[in-house]
Amino acid sequence: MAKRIPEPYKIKMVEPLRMISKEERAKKLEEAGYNPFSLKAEDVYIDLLTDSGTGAMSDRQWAALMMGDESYAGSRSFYKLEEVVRDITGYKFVIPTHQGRGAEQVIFPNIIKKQGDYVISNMHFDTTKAHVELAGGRAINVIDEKAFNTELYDDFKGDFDLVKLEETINEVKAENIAAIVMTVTCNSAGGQPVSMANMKSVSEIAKKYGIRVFIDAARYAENSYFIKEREEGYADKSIIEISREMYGLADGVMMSAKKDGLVNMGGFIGIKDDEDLFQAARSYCVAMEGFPTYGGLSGRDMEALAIGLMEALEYDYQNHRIGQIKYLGDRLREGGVPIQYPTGGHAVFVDCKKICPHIPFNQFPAQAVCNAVYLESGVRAVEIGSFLLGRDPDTGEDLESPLEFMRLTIPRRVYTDTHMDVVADAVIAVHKEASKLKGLTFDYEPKVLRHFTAKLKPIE
Ligand code: P61
Repeated sequence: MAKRIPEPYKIKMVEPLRMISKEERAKKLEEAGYNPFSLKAEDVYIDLLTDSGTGAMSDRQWAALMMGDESYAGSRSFYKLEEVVRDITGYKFVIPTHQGRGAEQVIFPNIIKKQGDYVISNMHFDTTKAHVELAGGRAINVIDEKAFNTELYDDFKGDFDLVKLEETINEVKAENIAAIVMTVTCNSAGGQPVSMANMKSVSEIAKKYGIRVFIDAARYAENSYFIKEREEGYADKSIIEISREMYGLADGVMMSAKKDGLVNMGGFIGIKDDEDLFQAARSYCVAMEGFPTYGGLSGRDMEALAIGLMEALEYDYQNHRIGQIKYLGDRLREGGVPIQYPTGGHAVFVDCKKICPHIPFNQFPAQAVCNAVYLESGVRAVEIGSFLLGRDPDTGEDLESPLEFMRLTIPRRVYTDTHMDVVADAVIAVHKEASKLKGLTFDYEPKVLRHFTAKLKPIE
């Protein structure tokens, strides 16, 4: 039976939700071109589009906003943030950025030295891949195949395939590799964690070949919680101790603080000890993000982030957070809905290839399920599949994603387990009628990042 974990907080402020009628939802969805990204948020009842920047801050974070030092240079709030990031990572150099892709747009052009250099990851997130390519590089994923078998239980489905990693290094040659990026948790594979043992091996391989390692740390605290719960030898370590060990394996970090920083906007770069890279990134930051002691953030943002980073490392917080995702996943499994199993750290990923075998990949089965769930309940989910993946830039052909997911992404400290029940009931109802769902075709298709603004229509 799905189990509820009590919230380790009480509620001090509320934001009313609005539920429009089913007829209105049908009209809004049609107007949005059957693309939930184009819905107005006020027409959504429970918004599970993303966990990015959608969390609730604590009373301590709100209070800290009043302490922001808005000095252009040398802000006191920066030094507070720097101290916290140094404490968690052990890294010497810290640069704030406006969000995760801000860190990416500063780092990649400074480590990709020549056109066509490679970046290898377990699985690049889409903005990370975009910034690798914008800097002239090429992104390769070497995730372990176990990630693609959604029914198979494995503690660490985000792991690198170490054999494939070393084979790839030998094939493309170490001197043509700008970095290895460890994405924790692995968002695109279902918020699946990477084990410490796997990261240690990646780090050793990287050292052997003289390749730099970066951590894409958007959900690192969730990853560390999984290590504590599942990996031998870590049960008695705190989440921060595990995180420190992980950061010790890498040379730097790019962080979207909109996730495990528990803020609505923010990010940072951390560099262990490479002073040349730090100086280069700092100069670049001035042009792209802002002066290096604010990097696109207000002083008050940095105050709230310094506190949020520490709150995300609290055991009770993570135990409830991951427990809530598991609760939703277990309710869906009990209702017969196929999901990426076990559930990951920030979302439940519903396997829509299994739900809609009658809809081919280029008619976007997971998008059809997302639309049906919105119609049924006002819940907004997001497609992570072939619609998001787009076309091959060389041939113009639709690329086929190995997985067609509907992601039910859970904002931090925002929704209750009763909301999870509403979501589960809606998805179970849609699943029962899924054979009637229709595929989608384009009315309008933008050339890049099509999933944000495309207009679709059901194929009759
Ligand atoms: C998300 F529809 N993720 O999962 P930024 N690394 C990783 C991420 O998950 C990530 C970033 C870097 C989002 C937001 C999002 O097409 C989309 O702070 C592992 O968002 O710049 C972001 O961090 C980038 C949703 C991003 C999208 C792009 O929902």
